[in-house]
Amino acid sequence: MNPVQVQSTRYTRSHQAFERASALMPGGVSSPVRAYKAVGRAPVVIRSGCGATVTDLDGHEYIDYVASYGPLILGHAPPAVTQAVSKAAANGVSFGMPTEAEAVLAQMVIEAVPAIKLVRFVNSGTEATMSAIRLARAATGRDKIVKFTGCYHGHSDGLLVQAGSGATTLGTPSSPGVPESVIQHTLLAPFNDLTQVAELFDQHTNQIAAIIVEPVAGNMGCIPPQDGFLQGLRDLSDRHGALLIFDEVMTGFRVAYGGAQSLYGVTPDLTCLGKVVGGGLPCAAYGGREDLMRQVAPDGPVYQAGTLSGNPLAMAAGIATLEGLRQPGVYEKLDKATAQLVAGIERAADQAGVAVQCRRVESMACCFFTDRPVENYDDARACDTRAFAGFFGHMLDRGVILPPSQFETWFVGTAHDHAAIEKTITAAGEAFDAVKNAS
Ligand code: KE4
Repeated sequence: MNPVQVQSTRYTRSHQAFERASALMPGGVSSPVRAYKAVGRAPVVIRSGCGATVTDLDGHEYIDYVASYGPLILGHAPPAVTQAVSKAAANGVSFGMPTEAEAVLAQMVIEAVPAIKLVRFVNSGTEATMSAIRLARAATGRDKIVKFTGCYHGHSDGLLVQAGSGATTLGTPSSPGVPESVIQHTLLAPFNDLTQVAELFDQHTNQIAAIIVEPVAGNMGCIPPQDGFLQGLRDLSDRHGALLIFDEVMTGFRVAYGGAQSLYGVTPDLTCLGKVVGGGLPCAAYGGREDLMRQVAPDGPVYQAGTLSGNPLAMAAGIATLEGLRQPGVYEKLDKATAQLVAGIERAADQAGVAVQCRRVESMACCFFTDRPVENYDDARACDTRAFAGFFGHMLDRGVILPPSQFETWFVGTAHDHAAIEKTITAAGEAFDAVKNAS
């Protein structure tokens, strides 16, 4: 059969399932990036995951670097996590009343993350960042916030301004439906640009409640902070009476057990967590200085609530996941595997004559299709997204599944063994050749 026929019959069950879903849900998905709009093909529909791989409805197995966009640092269905969740479920899935598991996970978080002295669990990263900003505004009596173009902090109104991730992927970094009265309080600066942040403080004296930043940008591809950038934000916040919020939804427990704040040695006032802290179940959190967190209801007047917050199944998954990450040598193993992957990808691209810039922080990485440095959102958006889309499709057809956008990060987990990494590198060599031949 010709390649097109092979292409169409290879994914028959996935395409049938996606067609049905598209008649029932916007884009056929529960989150936009999953619809594969940026890579010009219908998505595969997943039946199961195990370790480093997922399997689609047509029975094709893929080495997975999506990892649910970060949570699955221990791979798919790790026994310790699935057993903990099953055991918790047998005792009831939700109570709307306190359980001991919340305090157990809270203590683990507080012991792990330097800046967190008190923590509140919520159900998503969006809730965590939205709540942290509300608290910062209440604590400072100021309305404006500074965010960075291309950083993504979830879909609350004030943060859907020049947002990365799926918002950029779909060409709507600033969403319709957000009133100008909200947008006016969101000030923007390029990631890694302290001068612009300083200018915003000078222009908006005593009006800025907080800076919110992904300490490692993971939603415009993976872009590390330049030396001194995070400390510079700390210094500017202190000088101008603003709070510093680290959105560690992606980096928390990912780049280090203590998150990016422990890796870079910069202490924020508030920290947002998500993804890994829930082990793949709906769980996120915000926390920080006790004088701030004691202002959150019911201790204080800043209201935030959630029916399923602290859900026992999510707590069980989070506890089991952090217990797995506390084992000696885990982060060294993740770092070594990711370094091996990135070095192999760079070699393969070079041999094929395809210009790429690979960026990585520990087990977060990505491959920018450009021959120029990538330090911020403008650099990322200048990349060859068509070449990325081609590379993505050729990798998928060779059994490697990546996040379907140039503006996402790849995640390596403890289940990615040497064989999986080497298979990925081999597939990349063939995919780069195909991209080069198509150019
Ligand atoms: P959620 O509301 O999706 O749980 O978290 C929002 C969020 C907040 N902060 C950071 C740094 C994040 O990366 C995210 C969510 N990340 C995207 C992936 N780039 C989620 C994937 C999706 O939107 O489907």
